[in-house]
Amino acid sequence: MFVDRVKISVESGHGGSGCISFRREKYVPMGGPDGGDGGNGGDVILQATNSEQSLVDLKFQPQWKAERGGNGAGQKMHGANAPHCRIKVPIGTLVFDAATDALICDLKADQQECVVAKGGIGGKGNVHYVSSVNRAPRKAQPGTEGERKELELELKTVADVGLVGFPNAGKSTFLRAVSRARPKTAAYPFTTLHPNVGVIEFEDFQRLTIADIPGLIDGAHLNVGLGHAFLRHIERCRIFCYVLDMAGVDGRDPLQDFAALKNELEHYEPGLSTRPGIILANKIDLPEAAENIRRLRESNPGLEIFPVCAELGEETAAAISALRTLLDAIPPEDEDALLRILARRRKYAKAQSDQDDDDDDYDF
Ligand SMILES: Nc1nc2c(ncn2[C@@H]2O[C@H](COP(=O)(O)OP(=O)(O)OP(=O)(O)O)[C@@H](O)[C@H]2O)c(=O)[nH]1
Ligand SMILES: [Mg+2]
Repeated sequence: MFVDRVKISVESGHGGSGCISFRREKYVPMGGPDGGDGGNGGDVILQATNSEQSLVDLKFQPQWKAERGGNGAGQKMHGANAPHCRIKVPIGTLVFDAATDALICDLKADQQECVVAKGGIGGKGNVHYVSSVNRAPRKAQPGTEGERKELELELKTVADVGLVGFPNAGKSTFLRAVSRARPKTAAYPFTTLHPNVGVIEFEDFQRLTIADIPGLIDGAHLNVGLGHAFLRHIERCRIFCYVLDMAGVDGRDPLQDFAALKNELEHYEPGLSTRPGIILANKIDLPEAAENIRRLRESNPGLEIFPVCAELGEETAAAISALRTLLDAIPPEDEDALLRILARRRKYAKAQSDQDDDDDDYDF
C-alpha cells in the first residue's frame, strides 16, 4: 500500500510541576525550601529517513503523543526530562499545519529533523521563590503545557530525473536495467501503481536518482487512468526523461504519445513541459521502431533522442551519460519549486472549498 498524503495529530508532553518541599534533617532546624524543578516535556520530532518509502504507517497510527516531564521532588531533585517522540517519514515529506495551512518544514535530506510540537517547560520548585521577606515560600510553578497540532503530511518524492511515459512504454524496465531498483514490469498497462526511485552510482561516486511513476494517459489531468496525482512525485525532478514505445505495441503512435505527455504535464503545471529533458526511444529491437524513430527525429530536430532497448539493457549508457551532463549543467536546486507547490496547494484547497459550498446548496 502506498500513501502519499496523510493527516496526523501530535501532542508534545507537558512540563513537570515544580515541588514545594522543606528540608527536614536531624540537627538542621528550619532547613529552608528544597523543592526541585519539574522536567521538560518531550518534543514531537519528524525525522526524514531513507528507510521509509511511504506514509502508510502514519495512516494506521495517526495519533502521536510525547510523554510529560517528571515532577520535581524534595532535596532539590529535578524531575526527569521526558524523551522526545520521533516520527520517521520518507525523504521528500512536506509538513503543513492543518489549521493554518502554513508550511512547517520540507524534509528533503536523510536524517533531517524538525520539531513540530515543542514540549512544555518544567515548573520551578519553591527553592526559586526564596527572598529576604519570604524565606519559606509555599509556592511552586506548574509546568507549561505542551502543544497540540493537526498536521498534514504530503510526500513528494525527491529525485533528479523523472521518467514520464504512457503505460507499457517500458519505464520500469528501463529503471531495472540501469539501477538496482526492482519495480514490477509486465505486458499490461498500469503495472506500476506507486512511485519507485532507483539510484545510479558513477565511478566518481556521484549519484543520480531516477523516479518511475505510474503511466499517464490522455486526460490524466481530468483524473482519467490513475490521474495525475502521481505527477506530484516528479514535479521536483530537475529533468525529465520521456519514455516512448517506438514500436507502438499497444497500437499507439509514439509521436502522438510525446505530444500528449507534454500536454498532460502542461495541464498539471504550466511550464512543466518545458523543463529540460531527453527522449528515450524504447523497444528498438522491434521492427516498427526504425521508421518511427526517423519520424520522431524529423519532427523534433532540436531534441536529444536516445534509441534504447530497455528489455535487454542495450544502448542505455549513452542516455545515462546524457542525463548526467544535463544535470551537471543546471543549478542543483530549483528554488521556486516549493513556491509553486504551495501555490498549487492553495489553489486546490480553494477549489475544494468552492466545491463544498456548491454541495451545501443541494443539502436539504
Ligand atoms: N520488445 C521490447 N519490449 C520491452 C522493452 N522494454 C520493455 N518492454 C516490455 O514492455 C512491457 C511493459 O514494460 P514496463 O516496464 O512494465 O512498462 P511501464 O512503462 O513501467 O508500464 P506501467 O508501469 O504500466 O506504466 C513489458 O512486457 C516489457 O517486457 C524493449 O526494449 N523491447
Ligand atoms: Mg511501470
